[in-house]
Amino acid sequence: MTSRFSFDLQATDGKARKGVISTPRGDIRTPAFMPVGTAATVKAMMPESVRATGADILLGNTYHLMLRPTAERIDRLGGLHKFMNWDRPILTDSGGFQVMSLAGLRKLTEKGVTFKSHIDGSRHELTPERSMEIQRLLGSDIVMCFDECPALPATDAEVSKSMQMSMRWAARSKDAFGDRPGHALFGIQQGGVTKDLRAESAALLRDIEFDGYAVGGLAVGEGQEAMFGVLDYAPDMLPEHKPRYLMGVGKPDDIVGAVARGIDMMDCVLPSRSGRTGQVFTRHGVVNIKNARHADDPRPLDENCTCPACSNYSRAYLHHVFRSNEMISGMLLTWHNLHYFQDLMQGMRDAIEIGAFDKFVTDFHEGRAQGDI
Ligand code: PRF
Ligand code: ZN
Repeated sequence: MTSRFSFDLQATDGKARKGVISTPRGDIRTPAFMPVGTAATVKAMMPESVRATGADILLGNTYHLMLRPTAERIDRLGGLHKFMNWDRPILTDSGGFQVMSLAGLRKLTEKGVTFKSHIDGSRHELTPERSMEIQRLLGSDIVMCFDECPALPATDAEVSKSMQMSMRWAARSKDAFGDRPGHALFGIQQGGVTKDLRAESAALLRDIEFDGYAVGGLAVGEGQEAMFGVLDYAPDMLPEHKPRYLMGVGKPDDIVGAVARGIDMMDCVLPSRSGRTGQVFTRHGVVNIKNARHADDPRPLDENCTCPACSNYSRAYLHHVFRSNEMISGMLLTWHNLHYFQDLMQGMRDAIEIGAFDKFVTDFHEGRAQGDI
């Protein structure tokens, strides 16, 4: 029997790659941007609207869902896809990263991590085995290994120690995941901004063998230049014919730079979170809708955008509903931002296909330099 999970690399242009990940729940066109649906919802969006922006896959979070409403409850209710009314692929993060950034009072050992819930202070434990169990109960299509992402800056010795443990956890994750046709398990490379550690991590993960490989431990405060420095070599250390996922990235120019360096998948809260704080992404750069200069502006946010916010509403209206704290503000701006991110991905896929990725990157940076938006 075939695994029903596969990656077809269709075209390359320099290091940029275009492909398709096939899963029983549908295809994922790469380079792919995954909107974040942390708590079984992409905030302010109906699932059919998320789909209408062009998303093929969502990201969900082990950490949040294990605390509320719990993985066992979601399982009893038929799994995460049914629960949230999204029948396409879902990738779930494994929890460790969120424990470190959100939970209170954490204790890290070889076995795993114990922590206090940020919701009610209750005590919980996550281990590679429990993370695999939770992601199975959720019905996740792409399961992430349980790892630790060290905060940067850290010494090489600290990053190495943490990476070694993450690699032992990766082996335990693979054992606990078992054989689940149609479901994929991705390893997560760590190693900070140190090339030798990245190479060691990649070699250990390749030995274990995963369905895809993530580059973890970046976008944690090191800055774009240092991140691109790592991305200049890290993707090349991973198998060519498996998807490569850069976790938690990023801004539009981070995304374009990551694809240029061989990344196939990304996720970030930026388009959805910014939609709720009035930050709007356009081909000419960022617009802040709360700015008073929009109050009388009859023009759309972006005259070239086909999303509902741009097709049917003026900047003046979007400014008004934002200032008035109306719920439609978050809905329309999130829709626009997600549409913009998916448009960006489609533009890159098209450009890679015809060997025009360099021109795409040049045009992208020129568009953003135009000012007066
Ligand atoms: N590991 C996991 N999730 C993550 C990260 C990581 O390193 C990052 C780093 N940017 C974001 N999300 N499991
Ligand atoms: Zn729009």
